[in-house]
Formats: sequence, structure tokens, C-alpha cells
Amino acid sequence: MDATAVQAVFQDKIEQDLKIEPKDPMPDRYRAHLIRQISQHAHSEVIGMQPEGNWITRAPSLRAKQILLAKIQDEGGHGLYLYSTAETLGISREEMIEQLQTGKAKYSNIFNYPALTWADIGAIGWLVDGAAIVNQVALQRTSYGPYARAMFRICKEESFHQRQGYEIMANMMKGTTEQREMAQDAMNRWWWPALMMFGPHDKDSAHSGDAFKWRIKRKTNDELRQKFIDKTVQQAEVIGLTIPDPDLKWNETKQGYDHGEINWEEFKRVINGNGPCNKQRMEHHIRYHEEGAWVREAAAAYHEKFPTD
Ligand code: BYC
Repeated sequence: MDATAVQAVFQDKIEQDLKIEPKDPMPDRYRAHLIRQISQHAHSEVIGMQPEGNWITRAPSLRAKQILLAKIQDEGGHGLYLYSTAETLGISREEMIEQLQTGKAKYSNIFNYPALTWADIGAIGWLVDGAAIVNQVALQRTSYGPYARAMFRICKEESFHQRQGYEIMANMMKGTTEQREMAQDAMNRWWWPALMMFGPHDKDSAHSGDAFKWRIKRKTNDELRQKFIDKTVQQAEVIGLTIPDPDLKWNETKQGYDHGEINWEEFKRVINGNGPCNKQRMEHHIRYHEEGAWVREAAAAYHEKFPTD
């Protein structure tokens, strides 16, 4: 099929709101767009295990430890579905890891901040997974079939993660003055980076034009950010936390909150490799990837000997 025919078949499916499947004809730019987004999504899930993994040995109870372990394992699982999803588009796992480790592929800004106290584990679950759910529920309707289907399971698990985080924050807010201060301090540090997770404002979002044309995105960065803010402000009020934004104000006309401006300079610095923990995150990933080489070699050798297993 030549490029014009591919485009016609593809566009017809998109207009009928049908899913594009791995073997369907698709333009090269659609394929490349998806590989970029899905692989960055996978990297975010895997790198996101690091700030939380740091607290497994210091969880304050056996119950908290079990829940945290399960959550982190879920994130690893999400990374694996997403790497597999990207592989259906013709890129190998090795290429994706190389792009991550050489800085060619990004991962979410949020995982370049440190988890300093136990309240940060609450803030990550509540705010970071909370933001991720808002974004990923919209992606359940994305045009690429395998990506849309992966989002269903991921969203169910993220919803449990969001609750575990909110429970930690709610319990701390019922505790001592020191615990309440710790929860508020975590809120203050994670709020703004969580808003950045939705990406630049729509007018500055380089990829949104294509993403809408091809129905990869169904809601804009700003629409999703607004949804997250409106939902989270109410949850914060219920447990007595203050949103660290003096400009936050209910807007009766739009039936949503107006908010202060995000520090886009900080966002750019962080996504371009110069946030507080970028270097540490990548060194950790490279070290454990190298240490795990023997597992990949053993699995490849087994597969060669027993190809149908
Ligand atoms: N961080 O044109 P734009 C999780 C980049 S993990 C870093 O708006 P797009 C979890 C963007 O890549 C959840 N970079 O882009 C795991 C682009 O640069 P490139 C992660 C960002 O793609 C463990 C440039 O800025 N979720 O839940 O249309 C524990 C221009 O942006 C960010 C996903 O990955 C950012 N926040 O829209 C706990 C969701 N934002 O690629 C929790 C899937 C933008 O040209 N991804 N950039 O070098 C998406 O929905 C979209 O890719 C985005 C950005 C909304 C993030």
C-alpha cells in the first residue's frame, strides 16, 4: 500500500472512531508519536518506583509496608504492559531503554523530586497517582487499541494507589501537631510538580495538534489539569490541608477553580535533566539494569532452547 492509500484507510478508521490495531495501516508520524508517548509513559512508571522504593524499609507498620510493596509492584507491572504496547509499534525494549538512559526519551517531571518523609508517600499516592488517573482515564479512549486497553487495568490499580495515599494523609492529619505539619509540608512540595504532570499550557503544547487530529488525546493538558484541581481541592479541605496557592479561588462562571501560575522555568529545567534527583534516578536505573544483565541473558538462552514456552 502506498502512503496515500495508508493515509486514506487510517483516516477513515479515525473518523469512525474505530481503534487502530498493530497490523493496521498507519502513517509513520502516527507510529512515531505513539512510540514517543507510550515509551515515555512506560519509563515514568518504572522510574516512579524509585522515590517510593526508598521507603519500603522505613514504612511505619507491617500493613503500610505490605500496601506500599504491592503498589510499587503494580507500577513495575504498568511499565511492562506499556513497554509491550510500544513494542507492538515496532520498537524494541533495548532501544527504549537506551533512549531513556541516554536522555533522548523523557519521563514524567514528577519523579525527579525526593521523597523526604513518610508523608511524601501519602502525597505521591494521593496527588501523583491522582493526577495520573485523571490523565489516564481520558487515555482509555485513545485511538490506538493496545494503549487504550492497557489503560483500563492501569486505572483500576491507580485508583487503589490514590486511596492508599489519601488514607496516609488523612491519618496524619488526625495525628500530632508534628504529623500534621509533616503532611502539610509534603502537600506544599508536591502540589506544583503534580500540576506540571499534565504538561505545558495548551497554547505551548507542541504535540497536541497531531494528538487531537489522530484522537490520541481526547482532552487537552489544561482541561485535565483543571479537572484534577477541582477534584483535589475538595479532598484537601475534608482533611484540613491547605493548597499552597494564594491565588486559588472558586470561579462561579466557569464552575471551577482559578489558580496561580505554574513555574514553567522549573518544569523545563526538570524535564531537561536538571531537577533535584535526575542524576540519581538515572544512575540507579543504569546500575540495576547492568546488574540484571544475567537475567536477560538467561531468559534469552532459555527461549532459544525452548522457543514455544
Ligand atoms: N514530564 O506537547 P506536549 C504514574 C514533554 S506515571 C516530562 O504537551 P504531549 C506513576 C513532552 O514529552 C504517569 N515531560 O506533549 C508511576 C514533550 O517533550 P518531547 C505518567 C513532559 O505528549 C509510579 C514536551 O514536554 N503518565 O502515574 O502531547 C508511581 C511538550 O509537551 C511532561 C504519562 O506519561 C511531563 N509532565 O503531552 C506513581 C501519561 N509533560 O516528547 C505514579 C501519558 C510534557 O517532545 N502521556 N512533557 O521531548 C501523556 O498523556 C502526554 O505525553 C503528556 C504530555 C500529557 C504527559
